[in-house]
Amino acid sequence: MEIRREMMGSEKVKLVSSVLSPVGRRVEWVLKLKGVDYEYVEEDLFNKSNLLLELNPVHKKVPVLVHHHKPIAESLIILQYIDQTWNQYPLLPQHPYQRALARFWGTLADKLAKTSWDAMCGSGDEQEKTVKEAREVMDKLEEEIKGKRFFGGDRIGYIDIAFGWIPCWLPVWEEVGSMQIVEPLKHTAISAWINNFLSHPVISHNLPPRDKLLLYSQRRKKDFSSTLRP
Ligand SMILES: N[C@@H](CCC(=O)N[C@@H](CS)C(=O)NCC(=O)O)C(=O)O
Repeated sequence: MEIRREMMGSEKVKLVSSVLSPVGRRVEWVLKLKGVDYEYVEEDLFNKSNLLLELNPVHKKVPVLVHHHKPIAESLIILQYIDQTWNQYPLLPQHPYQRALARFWGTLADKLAKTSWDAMCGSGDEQEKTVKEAREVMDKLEEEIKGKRFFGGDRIGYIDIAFGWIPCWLPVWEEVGSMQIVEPLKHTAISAWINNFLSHPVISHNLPPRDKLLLYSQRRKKDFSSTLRP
C-alpha cells in the first residue's frame, strides 16, 4: 500500500506512535540505537487521526512506521523491517536457529504483556488466575536471562527490546492492579536485567512520564471494570 505522498510529506522515516505506548517505544529505541533519523508524530489514542486510520486500517493502532511512503504496522514486524533495512547495530542474531528463537521470545513478550494488562484490569479469582499465569512465564524468563547481562548477550538485542515494557510499564500496571508479577526475591536475574536495561542511555532518556502512564492505566482499568457491570 502506498500512501498519498502529500499526506506523508518528505521522504524521511516517520513514526506514528503514542508517548505512552510500550510497543511504540520499542520502535523508538531501535531507531535511536541504530542512529536512524526520523520524524515523530504523536497520536491521540482517544481521538484517532485520519492519518492513523489510513496508515493502519486493519488494526487502527500505533505504532506505524512509514518508509518511502509505505506504512508498516505491528511493532515486532517493524523491528524486523528496521533490522533488515539498516545494518548498523544488528538486533537479531545471524544464525537462522538463533533468529527463530529470538522471534519466539518476541511473541512471548507480547503474550505476557497482554496477560499482565488483563491481570491489571481484572479482579477476584479471575485476576488471581491471570497473575499466576503471568508469574509462570516470568519464571521461564528468569531461567533464560540467568548469567547474562542482556537477553542479547553483552548488549541490548531484539528480545530485550521486545520485553522492554517490563522495567517501566509493568510496575505501573502492578500498582494499578494491586498485584505483583515480578517477585524481586525470586526473580533476581530479571531484577538485575531491569537495572541493566534502564541504565542504557537510549532507554533511560526515552521513557514515558510515569504520572501520565499511571493516570492512563487507571482510566483504562476503570473503563474495563465499568464495561463488566450490568
Ligand atoms: N501488536 C501491536 C499492538 C499495538 C497496540 O495495541 N497499540 C496500542 C497502544 S500500546 C493502541 O494503538 N491502542 C489503541 C486502541 O486499542 O484503540 C503491536 O505490537 O504493534
